[in-house]
Amino acid sequence: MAALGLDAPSRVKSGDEALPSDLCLKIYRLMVRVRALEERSIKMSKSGEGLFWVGGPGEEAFNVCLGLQLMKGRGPAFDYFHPHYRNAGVLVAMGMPMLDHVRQAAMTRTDPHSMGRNFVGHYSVPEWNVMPVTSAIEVQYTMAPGTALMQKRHGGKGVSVVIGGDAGTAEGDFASCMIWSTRPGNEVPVFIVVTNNGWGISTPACSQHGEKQIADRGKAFGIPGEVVDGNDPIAAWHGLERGFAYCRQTRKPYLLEANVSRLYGHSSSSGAQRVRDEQDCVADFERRLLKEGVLTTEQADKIRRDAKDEADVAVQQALSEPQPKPDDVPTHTYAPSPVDCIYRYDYTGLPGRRHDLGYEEIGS
Ligand SMILES: Cc1ncc(C[n+]2csc(CCOP(=O)(O)OP(=O)(O)O)c2C)c(N)n1
Ligand SMILES: [Mg+2]
Repeated sequence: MAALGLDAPSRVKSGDEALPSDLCLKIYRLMVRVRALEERSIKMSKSGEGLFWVGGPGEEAFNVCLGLQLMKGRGPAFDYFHPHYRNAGVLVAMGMPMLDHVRQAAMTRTDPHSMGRNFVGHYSVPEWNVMPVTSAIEVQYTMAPGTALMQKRHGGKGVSVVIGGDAGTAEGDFASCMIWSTRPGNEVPVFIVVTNNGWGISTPACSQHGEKQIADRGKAFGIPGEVVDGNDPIAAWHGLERGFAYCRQTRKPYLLEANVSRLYGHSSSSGAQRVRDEQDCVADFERRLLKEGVLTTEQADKIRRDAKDEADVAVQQALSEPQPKPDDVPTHTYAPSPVDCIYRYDYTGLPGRRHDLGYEEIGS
């Protein structure tokens, strides 16, 4: 890990806000690792090493800061995270090894998120309260008030963070989230985040949104919020810190909108070509840290090289691992319950499949 030079300033400023230089270096290194992971994953989708790519190049600054501030753990005392499909930066900052991301991209049976049966970036980590990503957009917004209600009843400081894109906020689920989070007397600690990249696949936001800021929609529900520059990790860090503090203390919702870039288009299905006319948070932050004397060119080169090597090694490892078998298709797709009278001994719910899968029987 790059160390701070003796002459380096102790803080890096952005407008009226600042962060300690060692934290900036930590954020920068994570951002570089996430970018390398995403770019290698795009290459996987183009070379046949993977099936598909969707992810968050252009969101590293915001997502890394979010991942570092989540209270990580299992159960209601910790934060719940209801992710979008562009959150590699959050998971890498939480400590997910690159290997677990590329296992999903390579669809291996060893993929801990989905056993190789879901798209890349569709994480699920029960030990960290990371809820499964669903490709149907916005459904996470109706789930978050549920975990938040449980957290409010449990007591403590845990909150439910939900994140999604700008176009998705047109879905009723977004309104449901605001309604369910603000029932008088039953408000719940949902940290509602929207990453606004100005696009919904190929539809520009300017052709869809009459309102000036998505965060303003919270006003009708009494939900405070703000818009931050998601390309600036210092601004993002402080916006996130204010949102977390509000939800943890008041046990009520907060709405944070982050303006971000989309540097490789929507997904591999739209070609995943690099766009040149959008701000690049990794390059910008690197320039700023070099200018401030927090980082040297040699250090930056090494951080970038190491990140690429790490991604390459992870891909080589994943490609040597087995793929799921046909019998794996229904595994863990149905949660057993003692009150379930329909599929009592058959957790898959599929005709002709009984105890032969080796599941534990219930209530017998
Ligand atoms: C319910 C539903 N409707 C439509 C789609 C198709 N779809 C996938 S991504 C997407 C655009 C989402 O845009 P946004 O919410 O801004 O997120 P972004 O991809 O820009 O991060 C759409 C319409 C879907 N997956 N789910
Ligand atoms: Mg969008």
